[in-house]
Amino acid sequence: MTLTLPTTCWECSTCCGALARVDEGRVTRIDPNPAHPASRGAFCVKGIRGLSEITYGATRLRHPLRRVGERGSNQWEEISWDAALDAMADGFAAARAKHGPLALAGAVGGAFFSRGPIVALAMRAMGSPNFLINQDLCGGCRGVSDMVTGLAIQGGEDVEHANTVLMVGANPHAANPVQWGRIKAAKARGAKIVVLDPLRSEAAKIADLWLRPHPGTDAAIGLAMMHVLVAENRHDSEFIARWTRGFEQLAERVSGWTPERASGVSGVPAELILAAAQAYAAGPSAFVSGHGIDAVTNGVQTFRAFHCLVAISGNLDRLGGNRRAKRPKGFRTYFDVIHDPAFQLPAEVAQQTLGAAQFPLWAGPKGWQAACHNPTVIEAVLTGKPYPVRAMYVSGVNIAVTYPDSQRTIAALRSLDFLAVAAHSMNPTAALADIVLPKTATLEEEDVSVNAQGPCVTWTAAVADRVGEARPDVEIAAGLVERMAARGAADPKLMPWRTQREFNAHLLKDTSLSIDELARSGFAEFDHALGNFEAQVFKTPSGKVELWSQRMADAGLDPLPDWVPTGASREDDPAYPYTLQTGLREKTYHHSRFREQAWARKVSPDPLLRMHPDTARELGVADGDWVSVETPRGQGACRVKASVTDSTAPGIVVTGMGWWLPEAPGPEFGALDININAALSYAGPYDPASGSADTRGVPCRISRA
Ligand SMILES: Nc1nc2c(c(=O)[nH]1)N[C@H]1C(S)=C(S)[C@@H](COP(=O)(O)OP(=O)(O)OC[C@H]3O[C@@H](n4cnc5c(=O)[nH]c(N)nc54)[C@H](O)[C@@H]3O)O[C@H]1N2
Ligand SMILES: Nc1nc2c(c(=O)[nH]1)N[C@H]1C(S)=C(S)[C@@H](COP(=O)(O)OP(=O)(O)OC[C@H]3O[C@@H](n4cnc5c(=O)[nH]c(N)nc54)[C@H](O)[C@@H]3O)O[C@H]1N2
Ligand code: SF4
Ligand SMILES: [Mo]
Repeated sequence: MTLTLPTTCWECSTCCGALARVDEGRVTRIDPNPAHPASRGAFCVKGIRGLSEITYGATRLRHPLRRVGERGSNQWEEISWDAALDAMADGFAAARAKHGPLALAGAVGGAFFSRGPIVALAMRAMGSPNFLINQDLCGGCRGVSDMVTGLAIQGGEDVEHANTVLMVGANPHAANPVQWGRIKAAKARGAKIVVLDPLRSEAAKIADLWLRPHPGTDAAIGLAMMHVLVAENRHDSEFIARWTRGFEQLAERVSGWTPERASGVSGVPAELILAAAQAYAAGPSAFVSGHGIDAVTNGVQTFRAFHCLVAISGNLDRLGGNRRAKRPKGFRTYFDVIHDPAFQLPAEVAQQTLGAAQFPLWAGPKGWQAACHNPTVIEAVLTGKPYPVRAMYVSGVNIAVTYPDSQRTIAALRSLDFLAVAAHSMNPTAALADIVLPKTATLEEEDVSVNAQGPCVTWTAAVADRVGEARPDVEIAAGLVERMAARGAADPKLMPWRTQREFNAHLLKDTSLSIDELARSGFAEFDHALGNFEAQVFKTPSGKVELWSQRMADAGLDPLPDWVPTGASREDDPAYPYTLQTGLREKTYHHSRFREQAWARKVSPDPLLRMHPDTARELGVADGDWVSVETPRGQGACRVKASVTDSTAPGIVVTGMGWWLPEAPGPEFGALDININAALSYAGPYDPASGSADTRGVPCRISRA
């Protein structure tokens, strides 16, 4: 029987509505769903090709595997799920008995995915508060700023109704086709596009105003834009008086940040900063931000400058501005589950989350996702300090490739007493495991979440029969927790669900939504109000938007936004004369994913390093030459292919991330050769609020490979 089923692509956080054609339990075609309120027919090649190939490709893991021979020798035997889960429980129970529950840790992508709360709660059930997420490398600076100022605007950019779109460090052309479509439509109807980006990105090409700051200097521009708003009396006094705290202190702070001063810091002409401020002031204006100002050591302060700009300009929660997070009454998000008092460890245990002592706004119970500080965990694995971590469960994340200092991550994984990794296909992280668990892919999984772009509730249906013996996270976690409980080493109340359906029903149980109805359309729109500041309260200590942040002050940090130079920019070693930007997204890949897929490799066969013709000349390098990149504190080097282009400025070189090759020799599969994280350090300095290290703006040297 052939069916066409509505679902949501969850290959990236854009969450596009999809229509899956299913023949006898097998997906034979995937199309965009034009009726989906968030994506409205937008889609990308990863959804069309990647999704099916992840599911049905030759490299798909079909059965649990046990390591035979040395760790990393990549020799495996197939075992049953019972044997795999028993081995996992034995490994975890042994580490727990010897070192205590804190010696266990779980790693996931983040609490944006259902596997985030599931793995976090499975760890808590076994007594450990330690779970690692990507966010110090991803949206962590944005998240912490959003939390301490109280905006809650993640994903709520109302580009569609904006007069001005202010884009800071975002590349939606590659990273978010839904947003990119809306930006192009806004441009076509005459909205002004203002772009801050050191690179002449696709967005910069269509911009009315392109500001090209030195990497890591955007906060100065944000402060100067506020300076202009206040000086020209174009701020929203009514909103400020009623709903913000600390405007006077903020006004005093920005009074010193003239466009001329910001120009001195950023290299952007003062007239252009003034013009950007005036375009933004002529709102409604939507602020679109990306990874370009995140995952750096001054990222939280940079985001706070722009978040305060959104607030004082009156663009918060208005048509054409930045909508706050909306949800149907009673809906539980993944974040609610993480922070639900019903699923907490005792406070004295939660406070021991690795990194909470140093980064209380990030790690532990008061943090944004209550996770660990990753480099602190790696350190604990390798040194036993502040306490040992000896057993890990890694699910849906490829940390041997995607954390900086791959050498150290790999050394840490190798040194563990026990490692279990759940994955779709063998990768550099799974190759170091004792037990590899075959995971369900998106087409086999069921999820329900709020898509902020709609806003709407979006439904991911398990449209396909599972390949082989693959299982979703919740079933793996339930199997583990049950076995640990039988060994007296877990409390199943902290991870009470056994199936995805049970978990999703928990998220929906206090709403009027029914899973059957959701499954029929693939989404549900819901009533929501804008500017409902009374009813939808600001979650800050003062109950207002905190331009002056109590939480920052309590953590001993600057309560007002400011520009501070990044840690990396202070390193002044003439042996490293160039500036390295990493992480530029490509349409074909999602970080380390799809590297086994022929279509993707055909479009993008090699890791590139974009360099200006002057830089290439200086180095004696021609387009297409292989070069080697090193940074002052990185342990190794990364091989990349020079791509000579004037889209980047002289001296600034730009690469992507996530490279490894399934056909390269294991267990690293190229992770120490063509992966930029083999050339970066993860040892700090860190953003004092989010714990983020510099993944951009890093000094580097380049030689012929
Ligand atoms: N196809 C695809 N899509 C993806 C992903 C993927 O891997 N592939 N990953 C997803 C994830 S997890 C993320 S986090 C997002 C990332 O989404 P985006 O942030 O939109 O994408 P990036 O390509 O990282 O773009 C960052 C931009 O910031 C610029 N930039 C770098 N440094 C600075 C700076 O100091 N100041 C300013 N103003 N700009 C700077 C870069 O030149 C680049 O244009 O993409 C998501 N979407
Ligand atoms: N130097 C440098 N490093 C970076 C970055 C950078 O810009 N520069 N970017 C950082 C950012 S923003 C991020 S988000 C991280 C990404 O880092 P990762 O999350 O590690 O990257 P991925 O390759 O997307 O995911 C890894 C694994 O997730 C599994 N997986 C994928 N989709 C699904 C799914 O739908 N269900 C399940 N169950 N499993 C799935 C796959 O098995 C895949 O191997 O990397 C970070 N690292
Ligand atoms: S942008 Fe592509 S990969 Fe991301 S959800 Fe949409 S179709 Fe899937
Ligand atoms: Mo990310």
